[in-house]
Amino acid sequence: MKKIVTINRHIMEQERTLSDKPSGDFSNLLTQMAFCAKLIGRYVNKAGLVDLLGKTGNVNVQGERVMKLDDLANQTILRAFDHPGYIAGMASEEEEDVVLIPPHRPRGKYILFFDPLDGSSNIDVNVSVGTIFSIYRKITSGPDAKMEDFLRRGVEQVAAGYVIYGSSTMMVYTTGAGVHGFTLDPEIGEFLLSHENITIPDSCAVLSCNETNYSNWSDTQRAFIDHIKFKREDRYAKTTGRYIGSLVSDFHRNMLYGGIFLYPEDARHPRGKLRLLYEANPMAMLAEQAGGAATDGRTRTLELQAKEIHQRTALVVGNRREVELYEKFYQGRHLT
Ligand code: AHM
Ligand code: MG
Repeated sequence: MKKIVTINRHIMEQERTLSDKPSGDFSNLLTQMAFCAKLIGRYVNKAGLVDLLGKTGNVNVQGERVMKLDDLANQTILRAFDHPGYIAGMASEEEEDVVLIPPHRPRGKYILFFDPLDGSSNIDVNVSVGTIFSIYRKITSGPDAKMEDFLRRGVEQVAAGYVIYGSSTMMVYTTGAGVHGFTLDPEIGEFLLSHENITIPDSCAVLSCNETNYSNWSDTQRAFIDHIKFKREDRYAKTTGRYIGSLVSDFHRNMLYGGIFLYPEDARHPRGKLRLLYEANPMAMLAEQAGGAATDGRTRTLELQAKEIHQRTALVVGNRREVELYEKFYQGRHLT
């Protein structure tokens, strides 16, 4: 019989491989994220109903104010982490400034970044969305988190992952020892190990990008896309185009099938669209842990030094061969 592994057990076993004397905080932090995933997943599943009930003056039948789903997801994570003492501070896509744990609350040795509901423009049409998270160890001394604790390079991440609210809810995470996926069994309310040691097939089965940006790309970016579509050497290998417009869903599919996701800089997004600290870095860590790669065209994503918490970056992520090929095109090396 196949062994059943809950996410809590898996997280604890992973922490034991990282440290001889684990404090439990790291495990608790990830377990708390899995708990948030269940709560947010419940709201996402009811999204249409909440909207319906909230139409008159944004008050539902219980007299509660109806929040936008991304605010609700944001509040869920903020509230889940502001008191248990695992972190010293957090930064969210929905918060302009960093959120520090105040001195009257217990403070821990980790820093949490998250995008509470990525791709939320897809919510109204019932398309999959996700939560992305990234964890760093605090590096400054004393209990207060300082800006230096937030402005980091992705190589310093100690864990990263995402939750996808799709036909089922899945949480996928890495602590630097492979990438593991868990599917929520709604009947028992537990995430169970369903995808152990995910590796990205090193072939470009899927090309994912918003091709309406084609005219805004540079010649070299266009040349790369044309190459994938029309001029591949292994022209009998089948590449198909798929783009949801929800990073978590696009990344998840490409990680399982093999392929490349691109949101490079363009005339409208001169620095790229996606955010380095809570979108690109976690995906880059997952991609590398699964045997893939991530770049902005010049630099490995995980080497980029953050200078502000909402910094944007170009992101090209997926199977290693095509990411490296993109770098060659971008740097004008593909002809040499
Ligand atoms: P969001 O954080 O405001 O939801 O925006 C990020 C999303 C990503 O999920 C997705 O990859 C990208 O924006 C899609 O952008 P576009 O609509 O320009 O193709
Ligand atoms: Mg986002």
